[in-house]
Amino acid sequence: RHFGDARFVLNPCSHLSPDDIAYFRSVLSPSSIVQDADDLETFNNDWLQKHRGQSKLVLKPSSTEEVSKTLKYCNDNMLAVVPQGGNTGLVGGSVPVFDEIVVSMSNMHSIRSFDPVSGALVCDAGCILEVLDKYLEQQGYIMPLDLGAKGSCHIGGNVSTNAGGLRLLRYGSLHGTVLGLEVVLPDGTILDNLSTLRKDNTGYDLKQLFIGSEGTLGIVTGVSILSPKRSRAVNVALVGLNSFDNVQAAFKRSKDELSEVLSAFEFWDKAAIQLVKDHLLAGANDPLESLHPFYVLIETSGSNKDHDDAKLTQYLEGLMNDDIVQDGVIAQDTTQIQNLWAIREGIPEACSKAGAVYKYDISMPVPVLYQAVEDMKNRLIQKNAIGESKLFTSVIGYGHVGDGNLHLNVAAHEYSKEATDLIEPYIFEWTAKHAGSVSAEHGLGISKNNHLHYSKSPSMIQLMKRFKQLIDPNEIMNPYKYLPDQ
Ligand code: FAD
Ligand code: 2HG
Ligand code: ZN
Repeated sequence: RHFGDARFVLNPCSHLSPDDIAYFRSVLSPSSIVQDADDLETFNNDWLQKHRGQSKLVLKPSSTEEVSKTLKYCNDNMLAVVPQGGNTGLVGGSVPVFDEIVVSMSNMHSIRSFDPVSGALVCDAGCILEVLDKYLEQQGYIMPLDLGAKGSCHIGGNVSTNAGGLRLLRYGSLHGTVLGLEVVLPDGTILDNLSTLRKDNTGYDLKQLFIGSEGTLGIVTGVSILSPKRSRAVNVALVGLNSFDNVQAAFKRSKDELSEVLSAFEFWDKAAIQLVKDHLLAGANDPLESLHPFYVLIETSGSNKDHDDAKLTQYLEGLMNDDIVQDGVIAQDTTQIQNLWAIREGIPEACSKAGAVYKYDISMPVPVLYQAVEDMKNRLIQKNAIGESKLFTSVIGYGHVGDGNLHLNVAAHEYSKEATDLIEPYIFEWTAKHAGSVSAEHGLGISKNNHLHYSKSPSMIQLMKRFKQLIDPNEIMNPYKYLPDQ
């Protein structure tokens, strides 16, 4: 149950009966049916340990046909279903609200085909992102997306949340890189659109509807995705800066001076590095000599190391000479590259170790990006709510500068209504006032569904509801989430 929220009406769907279990036993192998209370725990709790369901049944189909039979039965018998990938989602979308059946995709993890000429990879939805990336590395290719949760998240979960991540700046969103999908609709229909074509203007592009639909329209069982060639030369630099104005100046220059080799531009603030140092880096050497108000990780990827080295060195020297950055390091080998990335990728985990963390994943024009953090901090200071023995312990800002995407994390001792009311709806109103989106890349789930109106007009929400009604008329797919309650 989502913390402190009494708004849910009783589940209109049915509850499990022995006949239901008997049916699932007839279509799935015994090891694909989880009913043991201890084993159910991980499927009922989300990554943040904030949302907790009470599912009594997890099904792990091994093929598209098994998914189809499972969904058709659930639809015919009004049994609610929560599709689950790696359960790393950050908006409570991947766990049940009540006792919905969890359909875990973890048994569908085969690579179906790879075309070394085009780079088109076709695989099961349950493949782990990092496993796919490792496979492609052998072929000289790379997954077009990367995120800190790569070791657990599934490509089907990535597609269903339209995950952005650390490489979006270079390779664009999944709306562009996904070539086709295989989806099972709630009535069991298998929608076979596993195209590997780059161009196909025949009719409505139905796959787009499922990218980012968070399991509310069906279950993605197969993904066809275009992988780019892996760059032969990769450089990573970390710099310390005094102000967010300087972060912007460095970003602007990186587009001019690093241009085609720029592949990532990530920033974080002092509060973020402090948490990483406290919780993850204890005892390890700091890459920079002293603490700075801001940090930027810059990655270049290209085909000619000498050329990229020269460009990056010249760019960094320019930033130092013009006092835009105060300190910096360039990784000298693959291990150092990984260590610098580990700092950035470790921030979500470090934040969650700080206690209860309220997450706001907002996009807006870059010039106002950090103002959201400052305004939130000032608000909590004014309300006398931050500091030792107060409700909140810190306000942290980091994210994908190149995508205009801020991760505002507000750490508290514990989740409480009092704490929530101090930051919401304030942060959503702030975002709407600055023409931003209340969910840049994490989706809506159960955390943001009722805040959709800050970013979408009534007519758009109405049309979304009509799609939902058309495809899932019995509302069995991931109920209570994504669309507003009313
Ligand atoms: P889950 O968490 O299992 O599910 C997420 C949603 O998708 C749920 O609504 C679920 O019902 C649905 N779903 C899952 N699989 C399917 C399927 N096969 N068919 C239909 N619906 C399905 N996100 C970013 O965008 N960028 C980041 O940089 C980023 N970094 C992260 C770092 C960390 C440490 C963590 C914990 C999360 C991060 N995320 C990031 C959040 C992101 O949404 C997820 O990590 C990832 O995309 C979800 O994949 P998953 O397989 O874990 O899906
Ligand atoms: C990231 O960019 C993820 O690291 C997670 O999107 C952000 O936890 C967060 O707030
Ligand atoms: Zn992110």
